[in-house]
Amino acid sequence: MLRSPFTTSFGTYRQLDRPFVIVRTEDGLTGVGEVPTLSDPAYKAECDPFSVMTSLKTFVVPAVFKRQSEIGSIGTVDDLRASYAWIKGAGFAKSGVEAAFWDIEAQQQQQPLWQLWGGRARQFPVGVSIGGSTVDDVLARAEKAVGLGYQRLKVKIWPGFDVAPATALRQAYPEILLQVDANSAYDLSNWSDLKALDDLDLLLIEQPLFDDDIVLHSEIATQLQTPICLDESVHSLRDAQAAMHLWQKNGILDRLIINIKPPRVSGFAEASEIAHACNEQQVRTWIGGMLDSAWGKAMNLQFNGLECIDLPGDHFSPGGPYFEQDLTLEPLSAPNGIFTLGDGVSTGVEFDWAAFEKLGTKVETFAG
Ligand code: OSB
Ligand code: MG
Repeated sequence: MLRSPFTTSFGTYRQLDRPFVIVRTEDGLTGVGEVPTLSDPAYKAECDPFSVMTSLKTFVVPAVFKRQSEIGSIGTVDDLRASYAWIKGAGFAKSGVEAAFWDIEAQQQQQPLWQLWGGRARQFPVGVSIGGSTVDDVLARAEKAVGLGYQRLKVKIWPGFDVAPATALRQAYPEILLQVDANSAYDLSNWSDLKALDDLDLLLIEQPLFDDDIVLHSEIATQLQTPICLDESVHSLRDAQAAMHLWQKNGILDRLIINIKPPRVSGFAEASEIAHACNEQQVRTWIGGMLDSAWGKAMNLQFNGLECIDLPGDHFSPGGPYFEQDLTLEPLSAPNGIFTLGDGVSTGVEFDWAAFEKLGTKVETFAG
């Protein structure tokens, strides 16, 4: 159950049921990977629990076991990814397995994930995402977030609810890092409404057009001063490279930003490749959330330790964790909107097995 409803251009979420991948090794280690599904495929194809479970059961897990029997054991994340590389799509499903493997790898190395991933940034600002349904609702959520010290706000917009919430926020917080997210709600007939946002000194406008489009985004980007940020339409390093190519061709590479969501790009390994490739071309990136539990957020925060990630990521809801019952024993606080990575192994926090078992049921067990 969410602590407060979250509204985007495609609907309002109140409760989320989602799969967790639990991997056990022969030497007794357990890794946990959250698959941060939403209730339906309104954000993206295959981001719902039904398709994720089907992909996991029918293709992804059997592919991993097949590879394991062929090569003896899956020793590295590269082996793991190779086992299911032939499967098209299923990014969310793959990401859950990969996350559980990273958790195990970190325990084996006795390292925090940030270190395993080559991170060095131990302290960075984080922000919140505001999914409100009226301007007053948005302002109330923003007030909570700013009261907690957050210095970066992202607000959900859609046709007819764009200039008003963004202007209200800018007037209330003239200095704050402010960005908007349309979740593909505009089309070629109405995207030009967004030109009015150019006066509000926004950091970025996220995914105004279709969830599978890069080309048209690159075209409208030439007519907006505010940088366009791609979320939904980047599934892989190749997609990120395609976007950089097109923005470069239009001479506006400095107006491209990429929201890297590890589950949307099939996991942290691909996410890392994207972060590095973007950084090489000075394209800014940040780590987006999916209303994750504290376990998923903890992994994303570890990933934020990569120095090549430039902008503040999504921490929690404006008022704290998203869920009434969360899944880590320690809270993930960010005093004054600044998160600090510790030296604890893997995520640095303990998975709350008791809470997890109370919330859900074991759906399927595989042995291989
Ligand atoms: O586009 O970032 C998005 C939540 C559901 C679907 C899409 C998005 C979001 C968020 C969540 O903005 C932000 C967070 O997890 O903190
Ligand atoms: Mg988004």
